[in-house]
Amino acid sequence: MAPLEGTTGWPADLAARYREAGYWAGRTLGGLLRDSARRAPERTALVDGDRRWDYRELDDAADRVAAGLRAHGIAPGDRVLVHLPNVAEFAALLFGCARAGAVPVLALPPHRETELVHLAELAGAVAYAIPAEHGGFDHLPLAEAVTAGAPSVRHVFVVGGDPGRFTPFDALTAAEPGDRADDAAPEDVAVLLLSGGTTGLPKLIPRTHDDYAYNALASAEVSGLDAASVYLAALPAAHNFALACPGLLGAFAVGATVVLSPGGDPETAFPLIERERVTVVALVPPLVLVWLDAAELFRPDLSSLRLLQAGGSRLKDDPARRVRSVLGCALQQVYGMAEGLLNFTRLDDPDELVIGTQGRPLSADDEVLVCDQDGDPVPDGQVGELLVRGPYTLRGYFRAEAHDERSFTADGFFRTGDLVRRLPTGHLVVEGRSKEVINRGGDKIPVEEVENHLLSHPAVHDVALVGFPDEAMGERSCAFVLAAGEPPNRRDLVEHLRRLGVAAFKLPDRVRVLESFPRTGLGKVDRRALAEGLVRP
Ligand code: OOB
Repeated sequence: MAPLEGTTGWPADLAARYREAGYWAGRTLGGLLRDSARRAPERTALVDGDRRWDYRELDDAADRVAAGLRAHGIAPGDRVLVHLPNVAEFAALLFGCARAGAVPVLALPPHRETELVHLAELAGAVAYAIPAEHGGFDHLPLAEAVTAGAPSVRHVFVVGGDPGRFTPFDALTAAEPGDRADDAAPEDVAVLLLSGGTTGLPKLIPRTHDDYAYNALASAEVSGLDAASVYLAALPAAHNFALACPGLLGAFAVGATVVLSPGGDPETAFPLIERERVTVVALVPPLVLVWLDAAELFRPDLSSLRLLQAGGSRLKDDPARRVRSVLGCALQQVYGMAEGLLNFTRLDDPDELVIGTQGRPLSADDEVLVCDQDGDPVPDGQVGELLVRGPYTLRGYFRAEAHDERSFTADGFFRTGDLVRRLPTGHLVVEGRSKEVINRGGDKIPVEEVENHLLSHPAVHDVALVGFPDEAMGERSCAFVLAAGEPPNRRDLVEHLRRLGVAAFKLPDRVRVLESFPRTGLGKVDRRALAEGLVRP
């Protein structure tokens, strides 16, 4: 198949090197599942509530969904917007798309109309998958708004409940699997992930079968995942961390069992760990804190747990230290990004590295540079911006040429926007960020996007959204507002954002009305001064 229009691939010499070194093994995601199903068809692949699918069933569901997609006119290269929680159908659709050569666009559960319309339009999605209801939220009116806003969407597939005027997801799985073909080639784009790290609305990150299969398999190895493992998906499966680091894909690739949790809270997750004898779980730092406190209080049986992966935002030393004694398992810090590069502390690293660093690159061919503002490398131990190039790091966003100019160096290094310090061991410590994103406990708030939404409120003359430190979440957001007339309060602004259909994690935690902004010497809004004003009592 021709490369997906709007994507930039690796230059031929690097691609050849990645193939030769075995990173790109010529596998497709559909092929990984097929191999596991052939090896152990009766092993449990996934658990979703009362439903248990063995590998034969998951493999069969994937073939049926692929046939169903084809029957609905969805062709190789077509984009499918996926807005599903952690349910079995998510896995069936992911692999169904992979086998049909269709490209899932993985929206996150909190996303609402604004984000979904943007994603559907940017991707040119022809189909869209939703739950009828999730967490008390009725998705059908949202689907009406999304289909009205993004006319390219021809089909809406609804999981569970009453599909209304749309198509039940079961219409896909009811299809005869046909010849069980795999229409994807290893170099094709397998998924479009969402960037949490850019300004403006989310950008789309093309990940190929070759690169994402490597991402999942190498992550499985570095976290010690094997066929006897039981992986709890406590974070949204649509997020790279729970999907492929090693996540669902890594687990399915090695023949492990995936337990799908509807949420990451201890009330939901602890009983699943006990019942299913879970061995591995990935969490964001705010959840690590909640788990530690809940485990001390309720003393659940977590004896099966071998490894807790923590990532998405910076984990503080104190909770990191408590993991072993309170949860009885090892800790692995994971510092990654949907754009590619993953860093892991290793299972045999000494405690001081596991507790005090965010790990080192996954691949020997991850080329990382830590640079000053002029783009010159700084010595180990000094803070600089992390740049990276490698076998699973993107070379360009999907349909975003102007943005790519700024995000990549001339020789293809991706500017992560993260400020890091590298130790002589190669381990990285994340010290901050140069990009304008607020990391609210792993949820990434694109500052410019939210500011633009706030500017559309009639009482807002100008606004600066600023992160401030928070014990539990790492950071929260405060909107500093210059009023146009009667000053707005937080409720006015939150209601405005809700009406626009913005994900709840982007709502400002605080609102402050000012007469004017402090400015830097260059006349830009001095965000640091604003943030400092918030932490001072
Ligand atoms: C993960 O991916 P994204 O794409 O949602 O966000 C990436 C950004 C990074 O650039 C960095 O700013 C921050 O999230 N981040 C961390 C971190 N892990 C991610 N900051 C400090 N410490 C960490 N451990 O968040 C993600 C993707 C794959 C695996 C894990 C996390």
